[in-house]
Amino acid sequence: MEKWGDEMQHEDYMRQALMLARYAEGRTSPNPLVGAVIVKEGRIVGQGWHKKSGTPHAEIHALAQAGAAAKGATIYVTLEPCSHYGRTPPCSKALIEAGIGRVVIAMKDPNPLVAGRGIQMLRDAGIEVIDGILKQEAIELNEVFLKWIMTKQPFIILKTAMTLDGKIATCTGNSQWITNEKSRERVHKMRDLYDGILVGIGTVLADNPSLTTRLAGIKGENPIRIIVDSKARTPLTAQVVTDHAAQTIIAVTKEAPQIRVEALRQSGVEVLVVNDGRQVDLKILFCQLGERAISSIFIEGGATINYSLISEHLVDKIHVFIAPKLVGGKDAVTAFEGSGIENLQDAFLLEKMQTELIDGDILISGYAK
Ligand code: AOF
Ligand code: ZN
Repeated sequence: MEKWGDEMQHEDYMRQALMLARYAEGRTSPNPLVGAVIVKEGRIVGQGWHKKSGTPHAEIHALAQAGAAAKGATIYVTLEPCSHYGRTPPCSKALIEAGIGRVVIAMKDPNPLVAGRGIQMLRDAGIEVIDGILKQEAIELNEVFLKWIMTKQPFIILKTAMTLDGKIATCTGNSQWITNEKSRERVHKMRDLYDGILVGIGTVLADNPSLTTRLAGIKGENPIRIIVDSKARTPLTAQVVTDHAAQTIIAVTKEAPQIRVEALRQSGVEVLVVNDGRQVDLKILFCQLGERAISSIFIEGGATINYSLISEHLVDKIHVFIAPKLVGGKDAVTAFEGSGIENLQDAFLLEKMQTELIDGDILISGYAK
C-alpha cells in the first residue's frame, strides 16, 4: 500500500518515538517501554521516554521539554496515554491540561486500568486521537510487558548454545566453551534485559555458575537468579549462594528436606516452596514469580528443564547459538532431552525465525507458534 502525506509523517515521528523508547530497554520492568515526540508546525519541540518504573511516564518528559509549545501541538506516543492514578498521575490529564491538539498512538494499552480509557478521556476533551501507527513495531517492542500485563505470567526466553551436531557438551560433559567470545558477550547483553535468569540444579552442580551480567565498559544489571532445585540440593558453597551479587531464589518442593531448606535460608537466599510432589511445577513457579512482578525470565537451563518447558508449552521466545564445531558421541547431551515426542505432528513449532552470524557462530531466534 502506498503511503504519502500525513500518514508517512506519522510513521516517521512514531519511528523516532519507538527509538527513544528503546533507550530504556531492560530498565522499565514491569512497566512498558514508551517513547513520545511532540511536533509543532513541522518541528520537534519535545521528546521523552519512560526510564524506570515508578518514575514519570514518557509523555511527562516530552511535555516538560516542550513547555508552552505543547499548546496545539501533536504528540506521538508508542502506547496509549494512561488514564489512571498509579505511582504517577494520568498522562491523558497532563496532555489535556497542556493544551495538546492531537494525539497519535501506536497501540492501545491492554493494562486493565487503562484499556481504552486514556483514548476516551482525550476524545471527551475534544482532542483528535489517531490509533494504530506502526502498531506491529510497538507490539514487538513491548513483547514482555504485553504478556505480563494481560496474564500476570512472565515472558519466557529460552537460550541454548550447541555444536553444529546439536550437542551442548561432549560425551565427557565438557561444555566450556561451545560458542565464541562474541556470542557469549551477546548472552550477557540478553541477561541484562530480563528480570530473572533460571537454571536447573544440574547446571549449578556441574558448572557452579554465577549467572550475573558481565559486560565490558557498560554497567549491566544482574537478573534475579532462580534455581529449580526440587530437593534443595544447592551446595551452601555455590556461587549463587555465597557471592551476594544478586538476589537468588531456590525453588523447591514440599518434599525437600527441611534441614536443607533451613540451611539455605540461613545463608541468605530465598527458598520458595512451590508445590507437593517430586518435581517443581514450572507453571506454578512462573505464576508465583509473575505475581511478584518478575515479568521476564531468561532460561539458561540444561537439557531436562529445556524439554520440560517446551513440552508444557511454557516458552515464548527462543535463541539457539550454533557453533561451527562437531563433537559426535551418542552419549553427548543435546539441548532438549526428556522423553521426546513420538509423532512429528506433535512437534513444538516455532515461527518468525531470524538468523544472525556472530563471528562464525550462527544465532537462530524465533517465537513459539
Ligand atoms: C504511559 N506512558 O511512559 C508508561 C505507561 O505505576 P505507574 O503509574 O507508572 O503506571 C504503570 C502503568 O502505566 C503501566 O502498567 C502501563 O499501563 C502504563 N505505562 N503509560 O502512558 C508511559 N510507562
Ligand atoms: Zn502515563
